Amino acid sequence: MTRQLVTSALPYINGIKHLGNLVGSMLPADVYSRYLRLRGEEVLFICATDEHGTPAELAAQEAGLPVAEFCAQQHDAQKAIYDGFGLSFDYFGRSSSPQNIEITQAIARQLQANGFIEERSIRQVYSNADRRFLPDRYIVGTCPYCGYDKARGDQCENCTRVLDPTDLVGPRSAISGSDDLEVRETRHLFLLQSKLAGEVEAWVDEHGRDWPVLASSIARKWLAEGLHDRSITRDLEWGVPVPADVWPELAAEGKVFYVWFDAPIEYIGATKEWSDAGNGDWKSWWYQADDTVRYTQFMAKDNVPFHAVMFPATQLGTRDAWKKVDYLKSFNWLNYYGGKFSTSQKRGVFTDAALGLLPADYWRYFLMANAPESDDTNFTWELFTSSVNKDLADTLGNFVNRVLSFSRKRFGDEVPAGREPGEPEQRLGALTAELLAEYEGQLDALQFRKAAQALRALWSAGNSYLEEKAPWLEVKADPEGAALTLRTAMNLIHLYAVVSEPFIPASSAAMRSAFALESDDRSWITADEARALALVPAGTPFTVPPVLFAKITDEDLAEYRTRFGGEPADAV
Ligand code: B3M
Ligand code: ZN
Repeated sequence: MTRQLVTSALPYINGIKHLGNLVGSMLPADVYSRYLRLRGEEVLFICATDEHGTPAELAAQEAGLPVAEFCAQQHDAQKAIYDGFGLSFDYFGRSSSPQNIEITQAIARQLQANGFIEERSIRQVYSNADRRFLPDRYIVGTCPYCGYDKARGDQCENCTRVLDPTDLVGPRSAISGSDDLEVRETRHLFLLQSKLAGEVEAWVDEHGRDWPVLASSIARKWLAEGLHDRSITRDLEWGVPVPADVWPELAAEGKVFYVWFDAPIEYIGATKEWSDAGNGDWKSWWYQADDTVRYTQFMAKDNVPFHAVMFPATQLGTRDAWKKVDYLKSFNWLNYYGGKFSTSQKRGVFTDAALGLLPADYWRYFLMANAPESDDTNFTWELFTSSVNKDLADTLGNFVNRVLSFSRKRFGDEVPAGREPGEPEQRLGALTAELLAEYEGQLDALQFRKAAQALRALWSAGNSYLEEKAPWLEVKADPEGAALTLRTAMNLIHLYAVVSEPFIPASSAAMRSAFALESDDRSWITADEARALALVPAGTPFTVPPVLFAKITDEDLAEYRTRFGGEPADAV
């Protein structure tokens, strides 16, 4: 049996995430983890908040809180939201945990011992007013090429030219606006990625072969541009301290590791947090893990270089048996009315607001059915409304409600027996098996949109069967036939409850609990299982659950548009 390690890119701590963040990493990772669990696999699903770095320090400063306190609060706030979305992490850790500090430092020591770290002096801009070194993007000024006066030290957003902070005319701090800047000499640790380039390339050749094109092409492009040595420390207050036993002087100067050095290591760190909380053995998943562990990562495309190239380089450089990613699933962008979701401009729908509006399953289903897999996709309130109303309310919810209420009205509170299945039931069984096989295949291939299509087709098959048999007419002339139809339809509801669970877990639980089944077996119903439509026997007591999905009305739609600003991007 395979043991499945699943990680989602770690949401950054500086604020509540939007729906685009959710669909690009945590949500598909959850759908996949839930699917694997239903298939009976041993799954470890890990995530955490990514807490270090300049943006965290600045967000804390803005909130008027010490950074440790700010991060603790934000961690809890994000965690509560992910619970609300039904994200079934086995552990949701923090990159500032003692475990991550310990493992990050240990990995740095190994890299040093193997000759892959070097100390170098660099010249960096220091802001006297802010009393800190400024990362390139926190220095602004006038672009020497196009004259744009808000160019950043790393790039001009207007003419897209890549800049060096010293290129800027009239440079000033983006934090305080002060122009009291000076260039200071400061020492940093560099990871000698150039020495590892050949190995990383060979590793990507071998392992990246099966990744989706999006991920493997980004990895190759990055490698083709050359793997350069990279500074892995920063002059910040908040971060994983450089260990004093190896670098006493840098430690005394208060250097910490760069956030992108310790963030991926937190996948391991969070597993140890899970372990230390009294769960399984973290090492069996990460360290000298045997061939039975399959490791799948989920992330948006901008994170691919760090996961496909840089983190493997770090792992390879330790010359130690760290588990490396087997399959890297990456996503394009979800746009909001054709433009970007933007945290800084508060454009789009944020996860806290979404949950305040409608139940998690509505979002989960819409987002996964429109996941930006092969291309960017678009969120609009119109699309969302029609998807919820048609697929969830009309196709699934209405089927469930109609079948159960009609059966109760005509045959009482137990699943009726009726006669033996006939030709329509055989046809339904064959179609169901076909669609289930399709659904399984797409989930195995991590093709979420296609999986959602197959799921929707399964729901539709029930509606077609019901229309064909029309039990509300059948019941008059042939009650036994109507009872068979309803029993079959109720078995479909049970099947839907099981197989829809990865996408809409709360609604699945509601469907499932309609039946008082003797066994609580929640295992997956496979396509080749002839019993798929016979798991709910005649005589099973049932109840009619409250309406599963309420329709979004025209008034709701208008209100959402006004409240969230549903305007094409270029009109904003
Ligand atoms: N925190 C994603 C981001 O903020 C970043 C992912 C880290 S995964 C190790 O864009
Ligand atoms: Zn410019």
